[in-house]
Amino acid sequence: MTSRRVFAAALFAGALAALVPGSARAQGQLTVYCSVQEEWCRPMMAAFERATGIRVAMTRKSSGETLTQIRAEATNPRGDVWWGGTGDPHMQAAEENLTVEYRSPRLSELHDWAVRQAQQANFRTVGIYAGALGYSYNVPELQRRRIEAPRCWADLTKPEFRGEVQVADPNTSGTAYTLLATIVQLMGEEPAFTYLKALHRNVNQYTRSGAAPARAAATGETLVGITFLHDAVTQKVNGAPVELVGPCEGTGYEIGSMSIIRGARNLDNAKRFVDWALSPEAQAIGAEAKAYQLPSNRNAPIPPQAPRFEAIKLIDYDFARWGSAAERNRLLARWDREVRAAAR
Ligand code: S7P
Repeated sequence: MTSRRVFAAALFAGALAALVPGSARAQGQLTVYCSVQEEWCRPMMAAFERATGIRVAMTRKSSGETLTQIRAEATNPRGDVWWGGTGDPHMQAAEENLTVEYRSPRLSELHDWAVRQAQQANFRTVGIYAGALGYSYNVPELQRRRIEAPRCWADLTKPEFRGEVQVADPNTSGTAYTLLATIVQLMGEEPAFTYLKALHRNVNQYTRSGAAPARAAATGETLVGITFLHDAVTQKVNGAPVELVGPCEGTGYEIGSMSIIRGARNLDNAKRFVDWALSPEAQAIGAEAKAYQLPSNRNAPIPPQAPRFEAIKLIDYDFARWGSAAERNRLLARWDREVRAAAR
């Protein structure tokens, strides 16, 4: 190419770049580990790409699995941001020094519960949504078997629910760990393990993913699925014949969280993602993807379908304690030993 042609080509490229809005130009990349449902992960990443021009590589895994992966990669981190999933493993990641402190300018826009989550982890994580734990049951199947509708945790251990309850494995699933920690806080540890062993007799399958039992209850593959209530709402909105239960004894809840991974290769982009993900616009994407958690930004719209905390009997969940490495590891090991390994 002659120097005049090179100059003309450069001029053309410059003019073209000037026409493309800054946000849409390539601005580097970001690797996100996503722990909500795939249906929400995908539009969220696409919206961030559109807003910033940053290209996102996303992988979806359950909360406990993501913590295990980040720990395994600690000497050679591959991810930049861990977005979504229950708060306890994010708290544990913070304690294990796997994530870094970041104080987003948007912190002042968040509900107290989201900021408290950040404070308790020395700002190595932050709350992005909240949701209560409960269960759903398949109405026609229940009626066909002439079983009385369950209302409490205690009902799920009755003989008529033998082989009819589904819940995830707390080692892989943040949802199922929330159940374990909830029952311990609600009943005290010894009665809680007695309860979990009785429940075990009625469990047909421990799934890897926390939301899977809501899908199984929706199709009638299981009579009852223990999940976050918002995951059961998604099924109901899709037309499934399910009823939701906020158990009569009281129940726990999650503060879904987000953290920047220590050693992130794209740290500036990770911070941009955090700031954007805390905005009302980004948090509105959840409901569009039929994810009905309560958003952490006070100005984000609350989906009308979201189970409201005022209507549910909630325990005062101690996130600092049950998200600590010592308690989480201890409870999981005890569950493996005494519940999972027990005969049915
Ligand atoms: O579906 C959304 C959601 O329930 O999934 C997250 C959950 O931790 C991921 O599933 P696992 O239980 O398999 O870890 C929750 O944070 C979120 O509300």
